[in-house]
Amino acid sequence: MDNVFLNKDIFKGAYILMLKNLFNKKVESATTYEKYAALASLLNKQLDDNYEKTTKYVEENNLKKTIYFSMEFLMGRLITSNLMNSGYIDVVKEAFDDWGIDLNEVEQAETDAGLGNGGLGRLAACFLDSAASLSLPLYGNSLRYKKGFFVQRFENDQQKEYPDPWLEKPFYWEERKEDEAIQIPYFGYVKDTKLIDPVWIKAVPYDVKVVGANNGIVTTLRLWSAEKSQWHKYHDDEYLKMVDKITESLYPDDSTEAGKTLRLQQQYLFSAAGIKNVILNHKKLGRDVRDLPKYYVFQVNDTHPTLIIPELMRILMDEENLGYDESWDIVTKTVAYTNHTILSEALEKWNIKIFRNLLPRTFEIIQEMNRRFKIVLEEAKVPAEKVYTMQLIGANNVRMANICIYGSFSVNGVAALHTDILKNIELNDFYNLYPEKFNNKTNGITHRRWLLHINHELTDILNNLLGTKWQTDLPQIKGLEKYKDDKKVQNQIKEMKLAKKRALIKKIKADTGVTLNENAIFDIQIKRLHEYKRQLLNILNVIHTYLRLKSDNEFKKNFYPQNFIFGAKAAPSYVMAKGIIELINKVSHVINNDVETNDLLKVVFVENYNVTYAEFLFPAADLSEQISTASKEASGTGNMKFMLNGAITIGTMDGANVEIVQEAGKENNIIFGLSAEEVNNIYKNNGYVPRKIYDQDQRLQRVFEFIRKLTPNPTHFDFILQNLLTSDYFLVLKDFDSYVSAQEKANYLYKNQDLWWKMVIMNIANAGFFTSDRTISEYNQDIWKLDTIKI
Ligand code: 26V
Repeated sequence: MDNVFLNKDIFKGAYILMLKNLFNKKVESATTYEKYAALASLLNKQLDDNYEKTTKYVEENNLKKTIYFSMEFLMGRLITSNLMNSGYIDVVKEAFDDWGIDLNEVEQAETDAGLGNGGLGRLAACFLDSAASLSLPLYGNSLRYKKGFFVQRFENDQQKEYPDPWLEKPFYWEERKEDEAIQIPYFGYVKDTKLIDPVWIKAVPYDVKVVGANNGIVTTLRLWSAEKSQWHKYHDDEYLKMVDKITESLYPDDSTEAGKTLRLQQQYLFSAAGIKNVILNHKKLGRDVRDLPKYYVFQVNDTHPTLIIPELMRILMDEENLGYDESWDIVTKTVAYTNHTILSEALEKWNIKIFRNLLPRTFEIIQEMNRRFKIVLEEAKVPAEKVYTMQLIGANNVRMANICIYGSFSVNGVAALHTDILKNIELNDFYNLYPEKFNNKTNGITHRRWLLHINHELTDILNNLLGTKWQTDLPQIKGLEKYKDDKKVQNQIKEMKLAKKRALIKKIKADTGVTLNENAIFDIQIKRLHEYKRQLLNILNVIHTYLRLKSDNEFKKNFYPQNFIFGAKAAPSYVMAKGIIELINKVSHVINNDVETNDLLKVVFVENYNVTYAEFLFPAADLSEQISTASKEASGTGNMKFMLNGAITIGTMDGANVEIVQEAGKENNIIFGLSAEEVNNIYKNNGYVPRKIYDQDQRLQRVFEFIRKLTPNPTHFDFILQNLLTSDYFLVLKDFDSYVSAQEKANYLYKNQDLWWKMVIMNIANAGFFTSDRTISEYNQDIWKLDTIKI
């Protein structure tokens, strides 16, 4: 196809035609959505050329590929990144300017592809962008959920979940590949390694193009959708319902046995289809299955895709007739595992009854793996009690992380501290057995989306001072550092912030009705709602600050106005997390409506925080809240997005905060609270009595009293308060004093504007390390060893 984005006149012609074909409309009469649809459609078609060229190059040159297996890809909107990375945005802008169309508004018409719930899924999306931009043949593999992660609404201040029907309108970036469908068996029983009478379903791939930045590379994210199979005889209602459910939604409720089976069905679907797809291609190109490790690395993003390990064993043994040892050798040279959390409830285990029932042959293979692993452990003289915790099956469960560690040649954590904790504490027994497998890959973010696309103001400042080379080599923004005391540059950064705050204020006003003061400190905590992330600590300080403003005139006089903004979704069954949302909402009404403090303090909980919302929030922040209980946040990536956009971290020494402080200098961030080591000592010594802290701290007593008065029923939030007093596992009360001091310091520092903007500049200038281009290069050097695509 000729390039219709070559210049604005050719583009205009093609665009007019597309609008006519799709909607029979003219530019003047098309709706914003129709304008968007025509643009997306045209661009997607244009990208076919580069997709074909990329694919051809990879095949003809026998390039090794990484398949990135992930349950989540939190892509957000694709229109902006595809336009910018393809280099066509200027032509489109010129044409739209002529017509008086606001491209920005058109871009907003795309619905987020919200196929993920947090950091792990957004990391996967950043990795796709970086790998393609570095010309590396990396391909995503996941599920095509008909409903994205839920839409959050507040009703009576409580979170309510609504389905996210993101596919109701056409998704212009995907292409169905019917001829590459894979038949997947569930249930049945095993006779001499053969699966008898399974329930067959058909996995159909949809490919979403992934566009590299200015390099002509187009790779794909492959999303598998479950459909009815001709291989299955009876298409009765029960069967059709089951098929429909498999790729209905992300993280269906797994409190029941049926729910657990469904989750496992999902995991098997994208694992087995992904692996089979690879083997078929590999053989079609005339290659020997024994050479698989030469051509592929399978990166397992947390334990959700663990089943690729036994599945690959099954195919090699049952279908390719290789022996166990030979198969195991292939598997353990091909699979690499990334751990994203040390929280025990997130370490996946599957009840063996449920597992065996759904995947009987896979279960047999895991049993055999386990038998052999126990021999390895005995030969290594691992003590019996450790053998028990390390084995692949135990306490009636299949243990996914154990399978991953045993079956991979690489096990990595996602920040330096996290990897140390894995090696020395959480996975220490495995580390002693396989020290060579363990390595660190500190997370990163794609600076194209998280700076170039969302913050043109800052991009322009950097371009003017540094030229444009930093755009392809982010560490070069270090060049900004020499302007740290330059009043003119400080002022430009300040103006940038103000512009971004205004854009956010407008959005928040439209969404919530709350008017925020643009001359206030924007203090933002946006991330999943979880006790370890301690949104609760944040709101306790907000209440304390409010009460102090009401009672302490000296304090009030010196207080610089501050807006506290929250955004977070809570897992639908996570009662405590939902309680915290309700609490923050209730607090916000009291504070926002108090005319005595109104111009000094506001609290907003934005509804339905997602990637698009994030794009407004990160650039508007002055303070980045990263206040997890030390040791619990594996890395965090929001912390990096804030830093790159000129916010200062108020945080604990946890996850990648440690490295942020290392890069930017401790004096340029506000660090408080217990260290990871101190936290672990508290857990070990078992002597923490939160009640004592409460009894000795009048501030906490007043805050609790305030919370009891928020609702007619004073015990409404007791489940939160009692938990703090009697258990406080995440050490909120323990860190309260130190957090309050840190907040006071932040408020005080902001008033010293010369110092503040200098600190901001130091943070931006030293954010170069956190580009996911660096992370991906490290994965490639140490784990994948891919050659680049040269077109
Ligand atoms: C676990 C589960 C368990 C049950 C239901 C749903 C669900 C969904 C996800 C997970 C895994 C959570 C792991 C995770 O998201 N970790 C985050 O990974 C980020 C990227 O590495 C990292 O920055 C965050 O610190 C870490 O919390």
